[in-house]
Amino acid sequence: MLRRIALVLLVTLLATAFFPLSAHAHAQNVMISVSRDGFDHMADYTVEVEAGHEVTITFAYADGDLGSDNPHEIQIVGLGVDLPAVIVSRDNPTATMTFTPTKTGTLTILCIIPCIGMEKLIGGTIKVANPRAAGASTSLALELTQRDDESVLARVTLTDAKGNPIGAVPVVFTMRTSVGGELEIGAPMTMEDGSAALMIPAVGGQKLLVSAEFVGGNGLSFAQNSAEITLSGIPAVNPIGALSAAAPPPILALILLIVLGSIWAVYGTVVYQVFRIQKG
Ligand SMILES: [Cu+2]
Repeated sequence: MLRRIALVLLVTLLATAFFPLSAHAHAQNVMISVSRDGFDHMADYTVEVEAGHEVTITFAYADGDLGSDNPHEIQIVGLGVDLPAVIVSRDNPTATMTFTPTKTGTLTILCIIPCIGMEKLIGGTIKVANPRAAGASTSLALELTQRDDESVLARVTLTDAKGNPIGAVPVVFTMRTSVGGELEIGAPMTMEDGSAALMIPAVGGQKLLVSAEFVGGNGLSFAQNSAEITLSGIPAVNPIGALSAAAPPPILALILLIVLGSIWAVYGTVVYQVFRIQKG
């Protein structure tokens, strides 16, 4: 019994160690565990594949620890892909799907039968991207620096294998937003020194995740990099007026004194005149 528990623990440990990698790695052979916790134990599982290349997905039943069987019937929909659904269960722990996506875009992986955890098995995503250019290796360095004026400067340098700059090619910048989507924020061309830069508006305390991508081509390979920055500082507050500042400038204090003084002088004169008229 103890040995069995140890084995289950070991498998779980290995699974959590390797599955997140497969979720982000760029592979056409994809292994996805299916359980009441979602695909690879995630409600928002995502994997990227290349269009025009065969993709093999192996689904593995991962609800074996449940007291009863929890079968899942998995289907992949979108982009005109028409594949029969596959079933994974206690008796059929793995199932495979092989297809070649022809269009770029998004495919959805979902379980189409009622099951425990079905709400976490409807949002799996396969991103089908354009094939990445192969060629002479390139490297893209990305640096994020905070500016005084509540913005971040994203700067890349694109170089070849020898470290020579690659100029006059576009670099696409994307930003991961707080709602989870990716937003393209610009595609400046590299300068002669291989650099390209972009200003990103931001506010104090905000966390930015920025990615830069060179698609490759003309004998050069694809290159990509990402970086994260958390802006220091607190959100801006209204500037405090000069007079309410801790030490008001003497000239302002003097003006205030003259204005208040003349009001009191006028008031005093009026009171004096009223008394004089009453006496008279
Ligand atoms: Cu299911």
